Amino acid sequence: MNKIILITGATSGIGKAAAIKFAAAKFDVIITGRRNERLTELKLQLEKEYGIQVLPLCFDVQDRQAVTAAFTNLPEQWQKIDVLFNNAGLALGRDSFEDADMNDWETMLNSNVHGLLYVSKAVLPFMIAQQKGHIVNMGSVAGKEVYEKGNVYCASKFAVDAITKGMRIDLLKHNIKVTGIHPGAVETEFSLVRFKGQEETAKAAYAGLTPLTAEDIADTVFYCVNLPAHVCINDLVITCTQQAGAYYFYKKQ
Ligand code: NDP
Ligand code: 8X3
Repeated sequence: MNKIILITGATSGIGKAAAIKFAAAKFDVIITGRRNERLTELKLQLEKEYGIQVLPLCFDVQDRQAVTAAFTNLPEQWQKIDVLFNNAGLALGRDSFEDADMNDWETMLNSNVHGLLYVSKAVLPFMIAQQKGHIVNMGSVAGKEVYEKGNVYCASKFAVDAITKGMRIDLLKHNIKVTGIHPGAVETEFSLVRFKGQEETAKAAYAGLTPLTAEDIADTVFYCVNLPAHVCINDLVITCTQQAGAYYFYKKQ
């Protein structure tokens, strides 16, 4: 029986790279996201290339009932989840507080904070039943330092950081590891989503930089997850070499 990892937000970027990385190491993978056709395509690719099993679950993490339903009805052979990678999330807009769109704020908080809570609560009973497991939460450097026009995105990732710390304490008694991963700039669809499809603005975010790749983060998560049973990385901040913290960059002209 292969180990099982559940990855939220596996239709793109870091989540997709993690699905490939873990599938290549013979994990069976539960992949989630809202774009069903991408989930189906990834399932076929992973099963064909790596000979593992893939369960796609299509839901919006903001929808508490949909999340609960997905895990209440989880087939028995998929219930022994070893690793939960709470990765789904997004930024919307980069506006000064007084100009920002309240709908964007709500979507970020509902996805990055509430979504992570809903999925965690739904999956935890499976880990508690086994008295083991590993939860990896996707934070950000934006959850360590607030930057100009980052306001509510930063708040959502500060919340992820606090939730991660709280989970780690409360889940000690169940032998469940909890790790927070906090990347700087990673070139994925993140900026395209943040800037609402404006390709030039999205590309400009990485101009003059060799940013992190989704594969860099997948490798990091893989490292954290494959340490011996008695070792737990609590908190890991990772940036590209041209970035230090949330607001210092050395960009080449
Ligand atoms: P992408 O936009 O490439 O991927 C985001 C993933 O999250 C997609 O698979 C998307 O799936 C999923 N997702 C978003 N909202 C929802 C939702 N409401 N319900 C279900 N799934 C959702 O970005 P990244 O890979 O870069 O982002 C992954 C995580 O990494 C995010 O939490 C982000 O905040 C964090 N991060 C990113 C950094 C970066 O610079 N890229 C740096 C630090 C942290 P779908 O659209 O199909 O639902
Ligand atoms: C994504 C990294 O710096 O755009 O969380 O906030 S940043």
